[in-house]
Order: sequence, then structure tokens, then C-alpha cells
Amino acid sequence: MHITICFPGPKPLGWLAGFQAALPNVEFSIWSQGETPMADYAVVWSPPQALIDEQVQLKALFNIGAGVDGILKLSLPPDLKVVRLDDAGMSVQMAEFVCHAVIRHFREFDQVEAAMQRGEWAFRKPLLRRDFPVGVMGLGVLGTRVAKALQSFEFPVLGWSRSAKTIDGVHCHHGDEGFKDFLAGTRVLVNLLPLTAETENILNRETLAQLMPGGYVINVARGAHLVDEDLLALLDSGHLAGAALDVFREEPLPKEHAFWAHPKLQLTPHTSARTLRDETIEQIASKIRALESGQAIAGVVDATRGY
Ligand code: NDP
Ligand code: OXD
Repeated sequence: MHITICFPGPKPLGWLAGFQAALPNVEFSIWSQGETPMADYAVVWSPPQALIDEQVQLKALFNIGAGVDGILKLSLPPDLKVVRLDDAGMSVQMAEFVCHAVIRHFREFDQVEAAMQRGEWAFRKPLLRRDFPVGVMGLGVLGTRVAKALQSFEFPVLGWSRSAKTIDGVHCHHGDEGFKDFLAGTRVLVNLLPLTAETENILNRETLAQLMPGGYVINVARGAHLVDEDLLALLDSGHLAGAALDVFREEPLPKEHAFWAHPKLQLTPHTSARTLRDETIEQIASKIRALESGQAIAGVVDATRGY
């Protein structure tokens, strides 16, 4: 069996060594156009079309992330299995990141720290949790973990997904019919949707204007979910109090982008839930073993749905 690895950037030698240790009887390569033997499996992040065109014997493509938008935009053979990363240590990181962002905003920690830096020992009037309902868009692997974590801090939590869901203590909405009520009941919006034809540009002037006044947006999914100019307009009009943005249409965020200097934005460099090498190798290796012994695996993407 041959497995090829293809990530952008420097040669992933640590990954190669990790996979060799996990699957000792398998031959591995770091993919190089025109030089790699026909592989049975590829482990990828944002692969080029050339890999798909050249590697015509692949049984499956393993993504080292949860979002598969970087793969599904390629032209793929219809029977090629695309397998997403299934948590592998990401959901706990996402829960930490989102809870931190929500709590930082709700407890006004930035204002508290700024006052201390000015030498002011000043208390702020406590805000009420019930005035800060948090709405989580996307109740999948990450969204569900985030909704439960937020609930443990006793925020009112709403959720929105494509199909109906039940999560203890979370007010779940679904589909187009549930979207309006979800938005109207939300003050802090957390986006954890996959990027698909249906969800691209979903955070726009019309939808964000439906959030409660003083709304706050946390985008940890994909930059193309958000219409940048619409967010800026609603921040400047005062309808939105701020936003924490971890993902951007273009990454790295271009130097001249208006987001950099905006006082109501908190920016991070696509770092809310990192791929963890050991957990990822273990998960992919065990799925390859399962496929080779004819078993079904979790995390196979439905290309028509887009996630
Ligand atoms: P899942 O596929 O497990 O969950 C996706 C959720 O979105 C599901 O609940 C699904 O509904 C819902 N959904 C999909 N389409 C729609 C729609 N049109 N309307 C309403 N709901 C919809 O994904 P994960 O939770 O694992 O990951 C979510 C995204 O997070 C990834 O796709 C990726 O883009 C992003 N991500 C970002 C990271 C970062 O570091 N910033 C790290 C990891 C992931 P249903 O349950 O009904 O199918
Ligand atoms: C992912 C990501 O999709 O890191 O896993 O963005």
C-alpha cells in the first residue's frame, strides 16, 4: 500500500515520521507532481487539482481538518471518498476559544484592563447573563461541544442546524423556517457552519441586522461566510457592539484590510482549533486500517451536501 501526503508549505517531515510509525508496513511519500507513484490514499490539506488529476487510483482522500471546502472546490471523481477530520482534539479547543471570546465580551474584560492601565480602580456594573443569549450556527462536531460548554457557564444558548436536533438545555432551531427566530433571539452569534453553496455569505447585512441590538459576532468557521463590508457597516452604525474574527476571506489577512485597525474587532490568525498531529495521525491510521479490512468509517463527506 502507498500513501502520499500533500500539505502546502515546507516538507511535512514530522507528519511523515508519525505516519510511518503508525502504519509501519506501508510505503509513504510526500507528494511531488510527476514524481510520486500511484497511491492508494492521500492525506491532504488544500491539495492542488494536479494531485487529483494525477493520482487516479486513490481509494480515499483524508483531510487533516474538519472543513472540506478546500477539497470540494476541486473537480473530483464522483466515487472518490473524501474523509474529514472528526474532532481529533479540535472540539475542546474550539470550546475554549469561543467561551473565552464570549466571556471576554460579556464581562467587559477589555474595558476593565484598559481602565487599570490608565491607573483607574473602577468597578463596572455587572451585566446580566439573561441579556446575552448566545446562538450557535452549526450543531455538528464542533458546534455541539461549543453549545454545551457555553451552557455550563449558564448563558442562555440557542442552536441552528439544517436538520432538527435535540441538545439538553439548548433551544434548537433548524432550516430556513427556524432561522428568523434563531437570529431574533440571539445577541452573541457564533458561526460554526461548513462553507457550502448554501452558507456562503450567510453573515450579511440582512441576517446580522436581525440580531438583538448590541449584537456580537464570533466567526470561527470560514471567512467567506461573512460579507466584510456588511459587518463594518453594522459595527459603525452601532447595531453590532463588536466581533471576534478568526477566519478571513483571504488568509493571511491583507495588510491594507479595514479589519486590522477597527477598534471593535478582535482578530486571531485562524487559530481557534488547530489540527493536532498525533491525534490526527492516530485517527487517520485507524480509519485506513478499517477501510482495508472492509469496515465502514465515520467522517465520509457527502459531496452533494457539501460537508
Ligand atoms: P460538522 O459537519 O460536524 O457540522 C456542521 C453543522 O452545520 C451541522 O450541524 C449541519 O447541520 C450544519 N449545517 C450545514 N449546512 C447548513 C445549512 N445550510 N443550514 C443550517 N445548518 C447547516 O462540522 P464541524 O462542526 O466539524 O465543523 C464546522 C466548521 O468549522 C468546519 O466546516 C470548518 O469550516 C470550521 N472549522 C474552523 C476551524 C478554525 O480553526 N477556525 C477549525 C475546525 C473547523 P446538520 O446537523 O443538520 O447536518
Ligand atoms: C479546519 C480548520 O477546517 O482548521 O479543520 O479550519
